[in-house]
Amino acid sequence: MKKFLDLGLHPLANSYLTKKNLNLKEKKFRLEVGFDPENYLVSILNTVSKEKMFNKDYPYKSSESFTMKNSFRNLSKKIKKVFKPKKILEIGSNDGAFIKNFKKNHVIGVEPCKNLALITKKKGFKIFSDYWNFDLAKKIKKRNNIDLIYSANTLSHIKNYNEIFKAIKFTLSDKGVLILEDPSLLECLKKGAYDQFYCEHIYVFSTIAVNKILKKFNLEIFDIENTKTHGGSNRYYIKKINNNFYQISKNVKKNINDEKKFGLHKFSTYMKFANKVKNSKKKLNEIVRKIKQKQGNIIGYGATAKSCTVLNYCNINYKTIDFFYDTTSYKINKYLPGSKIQIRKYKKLDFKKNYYVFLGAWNFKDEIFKKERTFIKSGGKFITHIPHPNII
Ligand code: JHZ
Repeated sequence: MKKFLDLGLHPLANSYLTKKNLNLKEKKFRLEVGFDPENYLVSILNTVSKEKMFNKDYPYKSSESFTMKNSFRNLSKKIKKVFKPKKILEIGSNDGAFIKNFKKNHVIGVEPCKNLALITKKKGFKIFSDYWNFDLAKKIKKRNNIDLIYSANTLSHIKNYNEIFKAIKFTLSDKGVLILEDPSLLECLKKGAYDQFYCEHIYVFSTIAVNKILKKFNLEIFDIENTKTHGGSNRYYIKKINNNFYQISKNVKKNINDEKKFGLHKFSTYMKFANKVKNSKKKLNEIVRKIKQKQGNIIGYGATAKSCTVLNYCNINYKTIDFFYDTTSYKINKYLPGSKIQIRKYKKLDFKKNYYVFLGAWNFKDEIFKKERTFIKSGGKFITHIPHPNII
């Protein structure tokens, strides 16, 4: 791994603070990002144990946004129509935003965060509240013939991808389909979205990197969809190499070509990105400083894991941002890690003079701007750092 980016010391992105532990010293790790020129993999260099990140207190729920619910609903319709699977396995089923679109006896979930697993278990779904690994795969395969595996925003969170794919290959039927969905490295670099890097995002995948991993397991991509979710993601449709039922779509070559054209296979591209990130920090600080000089107020919108990276890297904290609005009940009245900015229960934005809103959940800009159209029409202003720091 060749290091190209050092974002400094960071707390765990989803470890929101309570009022009681606000003044305790937070555990921090160095957030550095590297590129492996042989496998084209981009990953963070210092990882945190999965038990520290994904446990019974995990706050993130996929169902908090219409965008994600719609995305899962539309994909489910496609899966039923095109692949007609008899049994689906979802790795990282979170609060059930995807599996709830299927009949209970057609789907199995794997979700290590017990609080989230409980939500779907209570609704009658079959959920294994464990980390995905080969032992679990054996247990599941014993009783089920899995002909479709889906995993969104999960595999990028698991360090040992060899074990993951070994377990996936073992579990999936020979004619089965694997659908993986994760943020796209190409979009991350194009948008200057350095906040895709935090403790949980061990990898940000590209097609060329996924291809290399899959080859080792006799798996191959037969189609790719570029989706808008989470700031631009790739949805990979994967099969076993011997399965000739699906033809390889032209999209696969197109994605590889686009990535190579951008230079995702070259270290120099990442050095350029690192420079862009440094400039982004400078520019965001300038914007914020100017607002503060004019006695302006800034609040945040969407206390995301990504915000943790931006705020800590740019040294922006509770002295600059009054509070964040968020819809997630678990986060309310807690404080963002590191920056110690309070999170309040979401209220529709009211226009006030000299009042700015930092868009933490920039990946839901369309959904949020629709919701806040009255605020925007009245002249309300958002601050964003994507694709470069500016006021909109
Ligand atoms: P959102 C998490 O990252 C963590 P985060 C994880 N590691 C990952 O990969 C992605 O999700 C998938 C709130 N919100 O989705 C809800 C509003 O308040 O960008 C959420 O707290 N109002 C698993 O945290 C946050 O914003 C709204 O209108 O970076 C969005 O978090 C909307 C739409 C959202 O993921």
